[in-house]
Amino acid sequence: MGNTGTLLHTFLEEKQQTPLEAGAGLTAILSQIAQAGKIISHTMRQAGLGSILGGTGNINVHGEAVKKMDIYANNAFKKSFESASQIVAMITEEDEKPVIFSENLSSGQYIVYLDPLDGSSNIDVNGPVGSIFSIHKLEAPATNSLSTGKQKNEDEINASLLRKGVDQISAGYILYSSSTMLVYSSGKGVHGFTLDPDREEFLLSDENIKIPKRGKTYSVNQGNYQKWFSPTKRYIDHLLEHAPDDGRPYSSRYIGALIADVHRTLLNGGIYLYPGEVEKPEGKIRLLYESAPMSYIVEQAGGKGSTGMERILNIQPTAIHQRTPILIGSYNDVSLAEEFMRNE
Ligand code: FBP
Repeated sequence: MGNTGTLLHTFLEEKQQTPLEAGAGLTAILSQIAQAGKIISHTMRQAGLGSILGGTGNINVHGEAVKKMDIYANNAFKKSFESASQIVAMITEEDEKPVIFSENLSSGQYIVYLDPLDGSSNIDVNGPVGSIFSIHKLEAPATNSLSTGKQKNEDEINASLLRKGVDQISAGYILYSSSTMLVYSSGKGVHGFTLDPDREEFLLSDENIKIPKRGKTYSVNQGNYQKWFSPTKRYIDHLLEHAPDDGRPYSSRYIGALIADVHRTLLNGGIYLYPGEVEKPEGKIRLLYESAPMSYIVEQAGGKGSTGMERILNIQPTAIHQRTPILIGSYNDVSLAEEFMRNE
């Protein structure tokens, strides 16, 4: 399809020929996401010089201290979407309630789920962070399901936004690290684009990314070991056993940003886990704008995304900010982890 160095927009247009991409609508939305990503990347690259680092002093719906960059990134996407007539609603980590673009209700059919800045704990220490996005298309114009007229109350609107991961038509992430990369899929493979800071353009750098069937690294916050259920402890103990014939022990790698740990896993293989804990069986990672889009990408590359008990993309959400345990990465690694999780 494209050659290395192909402009993102050109690649998307080439790809939109196939019906799956639903034409111009999705290409326009992915272009708006890329545009917001360029703005955030530009600011991140000089964050230490301005006053954009640090907290706002507020606590978000998740009980977490909000970073200035969280809000900056959230607003950058909102601004970019305002001019997108296709988008009718946006669910984002930083807003308790869905953001409805009522002016687009009659025409638009797309919903975007967003983690504007994942890995917040890395922002002030110049560590890798990223934006995660998931795109769904409503079956019919949104006037039926989302119009805030008297006939629809908030619960009904939320219910129509609680969509399974399998219904995503596209998902991806933008990694702000040594370079800025946009990685996405629309159901036909996973493709990576690197931002050329001179031209301010995303250029194709990794076409059709495939994750190795098995890896040599595991990625988990081991500091939570005592909080885990026994099957999780047994699985990690198994990876640490001295068994060179079986490629063990695995090496530990943990950047503390889901997006960066999964990106490494996507390229090198292995497994990232944020398991459930005895006190918090649902774990920490949010389903709609973290686990589901990352699982969509990893599955498209030949890997797996699981709670340990079930495929993440099959989960029917019940709340817009719900969390799920997540085991994600190489097919063989996640399959083995599931075996441990299912043997109480
Ligand atoms: P947010 O930063 O978007 O809240 O995401 C959650 C997250 O930061 C993941 O990116 C990361 O993998 C995990 O939490 C780190 O959690 P912990 O500090 O408990 O290991």
